Amino acid sequence: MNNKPFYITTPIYYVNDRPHIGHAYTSVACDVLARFKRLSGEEVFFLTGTDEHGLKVEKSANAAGVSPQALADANSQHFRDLTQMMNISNDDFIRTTEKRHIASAQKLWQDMQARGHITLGSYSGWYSVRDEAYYQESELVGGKAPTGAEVEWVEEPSYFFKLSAFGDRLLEHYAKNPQFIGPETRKNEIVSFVKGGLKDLSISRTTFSWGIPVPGDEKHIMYVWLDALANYLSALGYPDTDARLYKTFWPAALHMVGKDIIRFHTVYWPAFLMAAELPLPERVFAHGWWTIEGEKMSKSLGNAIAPGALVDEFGLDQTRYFLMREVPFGNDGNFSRQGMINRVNSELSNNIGNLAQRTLSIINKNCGGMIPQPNAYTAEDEALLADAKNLYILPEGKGSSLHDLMEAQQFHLALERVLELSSAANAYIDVQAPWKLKKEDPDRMNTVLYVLYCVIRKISICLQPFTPDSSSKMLDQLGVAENMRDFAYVGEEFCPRPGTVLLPPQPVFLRFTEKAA
Ligand code: ME8
Repeated sequence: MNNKPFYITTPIYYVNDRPHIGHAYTSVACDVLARFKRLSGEEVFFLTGTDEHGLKVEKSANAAGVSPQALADANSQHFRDLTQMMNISNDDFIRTTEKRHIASAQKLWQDMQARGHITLGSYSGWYSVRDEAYYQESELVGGKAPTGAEVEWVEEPSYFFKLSAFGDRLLEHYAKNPQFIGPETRKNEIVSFVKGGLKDLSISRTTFSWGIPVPGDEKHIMYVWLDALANYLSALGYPDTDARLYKTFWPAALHMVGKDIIRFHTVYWPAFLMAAELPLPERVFAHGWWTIEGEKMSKSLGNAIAPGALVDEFGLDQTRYFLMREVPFGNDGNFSRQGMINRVNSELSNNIGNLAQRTLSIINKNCGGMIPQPNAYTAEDEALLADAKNLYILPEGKGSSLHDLMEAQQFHLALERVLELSSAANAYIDVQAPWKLKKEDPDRMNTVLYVLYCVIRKISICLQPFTPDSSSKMLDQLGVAENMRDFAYVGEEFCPRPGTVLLPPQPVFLRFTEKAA
């Protein structure tokens, strides 16, 4: 097993808003990977948190008639609650108003400044509060930001980061490290953006005060994106580069972000790190954007879906599964209630749930509730067992294994592989009809049920990162010891012995039915 430490991060979310399924999506994707890596025997550090400074938060607080700190405290808690609600296994939760972060962001600034990459000047140009981003006149579309956000004219003294000096080094980095930006289409966008020429970046503001003071010039506060990006270092103990976490986990293995903030993570962030002479993260992956029943999610439309509403109605693991399964990871997607019902019923309930329930109830009824003793395998048995064997790691050159798909953040395809195996097992059970064999050929019945047992154990182990609670219930029912559930034990040779007594079966993935109005 690979023991390389794996540091994975979500974006830190702005506290001007309540969590919705967009935020839950990124956090669940990171959680699935963090769990997958832990099960693979890797040391993992998984960070999430909240981004609490900046004009957007200050304005929201003013509008609500509370202090920015009070707004941040209340809304940061909602994001912390989201991690609990979605069963996110983060190791830390960082807030940018914490002392440890302020010290880290200021040190990053000083590191960049000491090396001559920051100069004082004055900024005049367009700024979008919603995006917390500067725009060139030439980027505006009909007087608005390219994202559709309102822009305002800003004129003030400002420190600048000499981003223009980093274009060639960034392009060289992208070329030498083809995995640095995923998916490929996003990489092409970023490469052409950088090739178009980079302008120096305004990195301080003087006309409002909700931010981290610039070291040595407290009239200025830091640009919220420089402040926010530093969070990835702060949580590891930076500026103490001898801190255990920093030494173990920096540079990050993966910053997972939405496509809206890829430029900040693949242009500004690596340039800041180059300027401070710190190592660069290995990869940034930008996933796509969810719409709701075909519409953009927005405050004004009031159509944002609260993750809690989905969890209450459909179940936690069902929601996690749906988010990872519905949309090819990296593409935009649409949430529809019908889509959710279809995934829950046809895949979790009818396919995987039904396979487990059918098999385990026959074992319970016909085999005294014990794992049956197999006899000689037929070609059909061998074929299904070979499919199961190949699920996690495939022989060289035979398509993509679950392991490879997870490494490439292709979660929807990883789940498709699991479903394919489950469908094959359902087809096998239909043909073998073990319920008929008790009288006709009990030895054969035992073999069929044993083969199915092995396949269900494999499926349950592989689903753990996606549906942790349900998988754990399945593994309990299968009599799999808690210390034998990671990928080191995925092989058939680690199946519990025939004769092991099983708990009475209970359905795990129930069918969703609409409540009568
Ligand atoms: O950008 N579909 O915070 P933010 C998919 N504070 N993902 C979505 C989404 C949607 N409709 N809406 C939001 C910020 N997201 C900064 C980040 S990091 C140093 C600072 C997810 O609260 C997606 O991951 O606006 C997106 O990138 C993130 O939430 C934006 O969260």
